[in-house]
Amino acid sequence: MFQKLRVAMIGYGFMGKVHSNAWRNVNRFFPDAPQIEMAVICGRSKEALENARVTFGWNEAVTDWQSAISRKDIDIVDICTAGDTHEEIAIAALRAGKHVICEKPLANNVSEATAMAEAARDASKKSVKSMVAFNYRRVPALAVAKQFIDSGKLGTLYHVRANYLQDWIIDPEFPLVWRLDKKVAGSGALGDIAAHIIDASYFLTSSKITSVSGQLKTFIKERPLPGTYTGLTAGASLGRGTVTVDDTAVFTANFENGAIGTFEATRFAAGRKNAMSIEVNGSKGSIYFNFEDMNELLYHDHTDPSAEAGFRKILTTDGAQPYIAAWWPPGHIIGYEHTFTHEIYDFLLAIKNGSNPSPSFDDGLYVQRVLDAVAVSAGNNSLLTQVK
Ligand code: SOE
Repeated sequence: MFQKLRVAMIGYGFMGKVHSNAWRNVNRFFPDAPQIEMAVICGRSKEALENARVTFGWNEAVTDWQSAISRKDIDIVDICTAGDTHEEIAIAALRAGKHVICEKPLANNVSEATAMAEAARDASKKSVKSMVAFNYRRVPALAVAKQFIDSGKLGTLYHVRANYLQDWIIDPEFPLVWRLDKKVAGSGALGDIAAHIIDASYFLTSSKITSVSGQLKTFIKERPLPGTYTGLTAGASLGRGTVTVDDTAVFTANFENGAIGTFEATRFAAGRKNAMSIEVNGSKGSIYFNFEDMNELLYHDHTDPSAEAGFRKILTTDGAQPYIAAWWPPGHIIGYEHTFTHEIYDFLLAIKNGSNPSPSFDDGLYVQRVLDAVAVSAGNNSLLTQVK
């Protein structure tokens, strides 16, 4: 019987909420995972933290994460904070011998990500595991798409076409929240959502981006400071600040396998709420996935007779497909939250089996290097820039 693993989660915003749901459910739906205990939730504001502890189902709440990661009865640290705290927390936790799962992007810049990846490699020599929470890898449809590509169904890969489209900050009076502050978030749409499609392109094709040509755009240059946004009419807010991150990132990419890619990540695509989509075209076929239809994979087999050829919709809810057997019978679709249970299940299995979780901190460092290359290119008139 593998010993129970006790978890400390740091952060209680959107990611803390969805990770808590995953920690609550993982043992109920994946009985071969090690038993876990939701021991400690960590955050800064005592009152809000206590509400989160009760609502999310954690045993204890502490306002200093350092005390949590130094405890001998804590085995896992789950980092659900903004990117400006990932390096300090992850390195301290790894050095304390704790297994670490860290939300994406790994860090706010290459320097921080490099230090984290180095600490993870050192810790792995003592069987301490680490993982970056790129949850879309755990969408069954994308896992099926990877199986198709790995098995050669698409043949030689030519194109990756990936978008991540949202529209939550089109209102110029939407306040200057932390995701719009470079000091806290590191970048805007680039690091927050382009990171996902960069990682997804690597997950699907097993090929890394080697060079990029990009543009970053900030449409709204200043916004009301948080707390002053009471639906006031434009210009009437009590304080305004400068937006220091991109609203939109677009770039082309060259892959080491010879494929070429086009990527778009924006928070200004009116009507698109969380439309993460990716298409891969190869010599023998194509796949297309759109997260807003996350239980479906479109597949075109180019070897079909042309009179019968075309994209067909595969409903990825069959028990033989990744993760599905743990949930419902075919056709009873799953959602965003299930992908986090899947990733935490895989993380726990890796700890139990002594294998290395994926994506690793080195994979997170690769994504950070692509993000950095896009920013450098965008600052140099979209000059083609090597990923290094
Ligand atoms: C905001 O863009 C956000 O919450 C991202 O930070 C998440 O990674 C994504 O899954 C949903 O949108």
